[in-house]
Amino acid sequence: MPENTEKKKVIFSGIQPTGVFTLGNYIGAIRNWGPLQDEYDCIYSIVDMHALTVKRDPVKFRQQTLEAYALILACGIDPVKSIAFIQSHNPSHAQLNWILACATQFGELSRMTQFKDKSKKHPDDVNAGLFTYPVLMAADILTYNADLVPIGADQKQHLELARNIAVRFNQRFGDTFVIPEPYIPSFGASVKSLQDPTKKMSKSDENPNACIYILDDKDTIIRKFKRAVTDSDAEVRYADGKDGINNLMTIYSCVTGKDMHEIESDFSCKGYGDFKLAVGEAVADHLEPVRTRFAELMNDKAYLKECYTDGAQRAFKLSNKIVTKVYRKVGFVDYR
Ligand code: ATP
Ligand code: LTN
Repeated sequence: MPENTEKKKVIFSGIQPTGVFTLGNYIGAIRNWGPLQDEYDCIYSIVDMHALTVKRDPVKFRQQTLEAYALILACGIDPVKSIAFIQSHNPSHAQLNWILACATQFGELSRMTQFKDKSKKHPDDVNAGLFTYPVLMAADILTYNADLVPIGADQKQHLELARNIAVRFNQRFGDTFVIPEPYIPSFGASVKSLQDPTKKMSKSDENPNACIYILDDKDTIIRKFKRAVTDSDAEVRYADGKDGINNLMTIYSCVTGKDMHEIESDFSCKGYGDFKLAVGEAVADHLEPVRTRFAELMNDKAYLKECYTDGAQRAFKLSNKIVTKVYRKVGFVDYR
């Protein structure tokens, strides 16, 4: 049989090392990364440079970055099949960032809702990095000519900007970048806070009861679900205006594979208390192997180092080709 020489599509995604990942990060993003590894050439990064847009304690930050790396492996990223690396280890991202910044308009960046939200949240530190963050995200993606970018719904606007930057660059300098497509799960793309189901669940929420961290133990997970804000109705039913219950049903469906009708009929004679307990147990059981694997990995720092060093070298090999091409296109003098 002739060998299939067709090139696989390239996938790139990143996550910030800003704390233990939440169930939102897991359901909306990382759990979808693993199953893509056979069909695509996958590149996954711990985007530590992005995390610097908010003030951090350097010692804690270094530890969180290592933990975030171990966590993506614990969630099923195979560092041989995929390229798994830490963003600051590959200089291509910063190099391309500058060129792309010069092809991005101030007005475009001013419209980014994440910038507006985060500058409100940290009014004492509205730094330039926070403003230009989406350009670095575009560089992350375009420096590998990624075809697809798995993300949660909140990142759609940033991806749209990356596409616009790529199109503009191609128009000015000739075909250079692939125009990336978002890859947003049809279900679970926006897991909500357990304390305010109109807001997304976020790692940096000050209220620890608002999110499930994927390393929380079973008792903690059950306790947080028991306290989850719902409505005054008592029927487990997916419907408009029942944001809290809709969120719990979505989570339950994602970890058990049951659809909404099955869930409604399973809990038709039961109240919210029983349902919350079932969600807590299902989530805790689902996350148990991640916790175990994470602990093993954190006990083997030499292995982790081997993986992220190899990942960065493989990533650089790919991205440097694109950076070299871009340098030539914009008219930098070739020195090699
Ligand atoms: P932070 O709170 O520090 O800004 P975050 O929790 O929003 O971080 P990121 O590192 O910015 O997480 O995002 C990593 C990935 O997780 C992105 O693809 C993002 O779209 C996805 N994601 C984040 N929160 C959710 C959520 N609540 N539901 C679904 N996907 C999410
Ligand atoms: N901006 C994203 C994280 C991120 C990312 C990326 C996601 C940085 N670079 C490239 C996909 C592709 C966030 O804040 N969630």
